[in-house]
This record gives sequence, structure tokens and C-alpha cells, in this order.
Amino acid sequence: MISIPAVTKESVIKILEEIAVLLELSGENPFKSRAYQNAARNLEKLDKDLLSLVAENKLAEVEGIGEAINKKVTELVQTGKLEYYEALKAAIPQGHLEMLKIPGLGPKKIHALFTQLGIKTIGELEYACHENRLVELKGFGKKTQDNILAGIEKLKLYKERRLYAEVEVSAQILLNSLQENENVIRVSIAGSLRRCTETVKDIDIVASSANPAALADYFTGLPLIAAVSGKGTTKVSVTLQSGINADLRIVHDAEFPHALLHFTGSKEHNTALRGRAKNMGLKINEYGLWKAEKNIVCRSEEEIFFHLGLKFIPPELREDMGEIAAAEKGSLPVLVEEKDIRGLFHIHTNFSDGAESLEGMVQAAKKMGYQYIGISDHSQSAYYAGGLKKEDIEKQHKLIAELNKKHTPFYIFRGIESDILPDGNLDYDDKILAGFDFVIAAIHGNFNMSETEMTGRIKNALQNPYTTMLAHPTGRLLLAREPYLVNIMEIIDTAAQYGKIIELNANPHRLDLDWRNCIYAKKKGVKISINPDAHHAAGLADINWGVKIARKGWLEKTDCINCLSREEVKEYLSRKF
Ligand code: DGT
Ligand code: CA
Repeated sequence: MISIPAVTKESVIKILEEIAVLLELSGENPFKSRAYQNAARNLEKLDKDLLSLVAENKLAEVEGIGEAINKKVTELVQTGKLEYYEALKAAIPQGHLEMLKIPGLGPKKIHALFTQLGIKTIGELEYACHENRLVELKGFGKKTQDNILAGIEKLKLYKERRLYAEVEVSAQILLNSLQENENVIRVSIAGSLRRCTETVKDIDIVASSANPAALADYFTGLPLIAAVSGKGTTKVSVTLQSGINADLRIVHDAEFPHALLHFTGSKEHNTALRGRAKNMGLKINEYGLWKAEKNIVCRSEEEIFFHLGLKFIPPELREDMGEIAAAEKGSLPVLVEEKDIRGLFHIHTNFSDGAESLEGMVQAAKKMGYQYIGISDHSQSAYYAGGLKKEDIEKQHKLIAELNKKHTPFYIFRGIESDILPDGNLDYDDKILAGFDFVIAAIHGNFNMSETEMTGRIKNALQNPYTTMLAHPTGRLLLAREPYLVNIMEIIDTAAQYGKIIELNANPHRLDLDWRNCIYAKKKGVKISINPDAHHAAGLADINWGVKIARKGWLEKTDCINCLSREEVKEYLSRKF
């Protein structure tokens, strides 16, 4: 019997989207590519089972699925393969697929570079830029050439780092395996991962052991590990199958707290601690703490901080951003925890580009123990994401009223993620805006503005009486897209002046508002909403990454709007109009 690989709706959508890009890369008629994008979007919204539709030969009845695409999806579902896709992929130079990762370089431009200059790899492209070949090229110019060069530089930098969420999962697996081993006395994650930075270079682990050689053998033999680049009794360096590098430091148990403090960092925090120790007549390093050559025994990090006259500083705060002064005064924040979160705003449903029904999202949030959610599908200008028209809003509000009755005391707030138009206006007239419990204002297009223009545009939106909060304030996609030009301090000041909330988008690709600016927002009294921006039920769990970054941004539960109870949120939102 031939076994057919399992095909899911998600994998079909992904392949259709890839075909759309491959068609553009091969210079095909743009309509053809758009047809595949449309089909993918319509399948995303489909609330029927795709595999049954194919089995019943009813797929062509779905909007946006023409005869050609029907045939291809059917082939894919029935055989687990698609000849057309395989052939397209094989015909595209590998380098063109890699070039797609250069910020600001799309498939159309890559095709043009190929036909006009024969460029097949990033290296050739970089060379062509240095030779100024793009300046005179149709559709390019000096500015585009500069942007592409800057993009290549970013890509090189991006390659060295990974998203926190991606690395954390592997690190936990390593940690669990080490905790199980009899040669380990104490073990902890260290480095940027322990400090919860939004991107990390590698995994740092510190362990104490009475038998370092046996521990090194055990570690290098773990199934996750693909290659060993260094193996001694104090340090083992490996590369995981996913390409992530990991360092394990092995120390005597008496050194453990000192090594952990040192390898947690940050470097700046360590330097500041060392300076403080020196002023107190102490010496500190990764092996211990001394006063006039006499070793001071510390069994934990708490005890090291104690001898330095400091309260314990949570690892997230160790960035030399004022934490040492606060620890001295005893004024460190009581950081927000995931259990403090009472409800979630910024949730999409299949009314716009979400994959789940409204009730599906309600059930998922209830199961996670939340008291309420705030639904915010896209607004009308976001046609690419199925933005809501007036009739859709009425329909959604009717459904919310029914579900609120059915699921009492759980509560659904009626919201919208309104595009901020280029002039700073929201995407509906005041009469429609007045019908929502909350409005999230968001930039989704027209990114290429000057800093003054973009800042003015967002400030306009914040001054709108119907705006409740600002979504992903810089628009960055970590390691993929730089933020648009915006004066974030001015935005925070304006939010403070008009009593508006700023989102901390919890999607691990965004984590925007940046934690460094959370510190400033808190100082200004601006409330933060930690929002999952979920497009499917599993996306609600992204709240976890948002809480980590909120902690790193010094936020306490009183700073976060979604730590309020259902009744408090009702009261808060009703005050606004
Ligand atoms: P990453 O890996 O770039 O995401 O960030 P970290 O902080 O994990 O950096 P990494 O892996 O180079 O080093 C881990 C820790 O070791 C770092 O946070 C502090 C400590 N460390 C490393 N190099 C130095 C140094 O030159 N001076 C001091 N004081 N500490 C250092
Ligand atoms: Ca590191």
C-alpha cells in the first residue's frame, strides 16, 4: 500500500500562498498570482471541512476557487503532492528564494533583477549594488539600491539571531533533560534567554556537577544535538538540529550562583555590579565574591545581591536600566504575572481574517480561565483581510449579544481594529464608531512616510475620542521588517495626554511596544494592554510571550488594562464616551 502524507487545510493554504510567490518570481501574469492568493484567503475563512469538500467534489463551489485551482487542490489532497508546485519550485534558482528574506525586496523586483542583470544569488546582488548597477535600472534607482544594500546588511545580522519563542522551546527540552541527569546538582538557563530579550543569539545553560566529564558526555549525547564544536569539563558547545548553538558551563556547586549571575548578564548589568562591589571594597566575578581576599560564601543569587546591599533583581530587569538603584532603595516593581491577566483584547474571528468562529474563540478563552475577551476584526479599508462593512458589524454585534447571554458571566466586548488612514482618521464615521465598546487604532499600510508625517498621523488617531488603544505602535516584525519611522516618545506623550492605552502585541514576531519603551510609558502613566492579536484559538496562548516582555518592561499588574476584572473593564470603557 502507498502511504499518502497527511494534508491539512493549513498545509494547502501554505502551498497556495507559496505558488503565488513563485509565480511572481517567475514573472508570470500578476492576475495568476493574485488568483492563488485569493484562493488561499478564501480557504482560510472557510468554516467547512476542506477534505470533505474535496471528497464530495464540491470545492469549486467555494468563492475564489476556479476550475484550475480546484484541480490542483484536489490533486494535493488526494495524492499528498502537487506536480505543478514541484515543477515551479524546481525552476526557481534557490538564491531567489533566499532573496525574499531581504527586507524591502519583493518577488517582482527579484524577477526584474534576474531578467535584466542575471542575478541569481544574494552575493551577486550585493556585488551589483556595490557596482552601482541598480541606479539606472528601470523600476530601481539610487534609493532602492541603498535600501537593498541596507537590507542585505540586516539579513546578515538577522541570521545571527532568532526569535525568543523559537529558542525557548528547545532550551526547555535541554533543561528538562539535564534536570533528569544524576550528575547534575543544580541547573538553570542563563544568558539573554533568562533575561527574556525579544531575540537571542544562542542558548546559555549553567550547571553544577561533581562529575563534569560524565555530564559533558551525557549532554553531547542528547538526541536534539547535531554537532559538538567544543567539549571540556567546564564548557561544552554544541549546535542543535535546528541550527541553534548552545553552551553548557559546568561548575562546582559552590560556584553555581556566581556563574549563574555572571552568565545571565547582561554585560552592562555585570559591569555595573562589579563597579558597585568595588566601591564597597568587594570583588565579584563568575567564581565568587571576596572581601580583602576572604571568600564570602553565597548559596544563591539572593545572597550575592544581599551582600551587595541589594534586593534580588529579577533576571528580566538586568539590563542596567536603573534596576540596581531601585534594588538598593527597595523600590523594584512587583512584576506582572500570567495569572494576573483577567481577559484578552485584540482577537480576530472568521468575520475578517481569523481562522476560528467567534464562539470558538469564546470557548477557547473560557477554557483558559479568562473572564472576558475583546473582539476586534479588521475594518473596511483592510479589504485584503476581509475588513468589516457596516452590515457585517451589525451581524457581529447581534451574534455577540446572543453569545453574551449564552455564556454569562463570561463577557465579549465589541471592538474593531480600525485602520488609521493616511491622514490619521479612523476607518468609519462617528456613528458607526460609537457602536463599539472599544476601538484599536492600527497602521496597516502607507508605511513609507517621513517620521514627522507618521508621528502626526498616529497622534491624530490618538486624539480621536473613539480611539481606545493603539495597536503594535511601531509596526516592526522582529528579524524581518524594521519599524516604520515614528517618534515613539511623542506617541507615548500623546497617549498620556489623551488617556489612551498602548498595546503590547504579544505575537512573538512583534512584541511591540518594545520593552524599553514600556518603561517610559509606565513612567508617563500610560496603561498597557497585553494583546495576543490572535487569528486562531491557539494564538491566544501567545499572551505568555507578551507577559514576559511586559515584565522586562518593568510593568506591574496595575499598569496593564487586561489585569482588570470584567466589571472594572466595563466601568473603564463606559467612562470614555
Ligand atoms: P545573546 O547571546 O547575544 O542573545 O546575549 P547574551 O546576553 O546571552 O550574551 P552572551 O551569550 O554573549 O553571554 C552570556 C552572558 O555572559 C552575558 O549576558 C554576560 C556574560 N558575559 C559575556 N561576555 C562578557 C563580558 O565581556 N563581560 C561581562 N561582564 N560579562 C560577559
Ligand atoms: Ca547568549
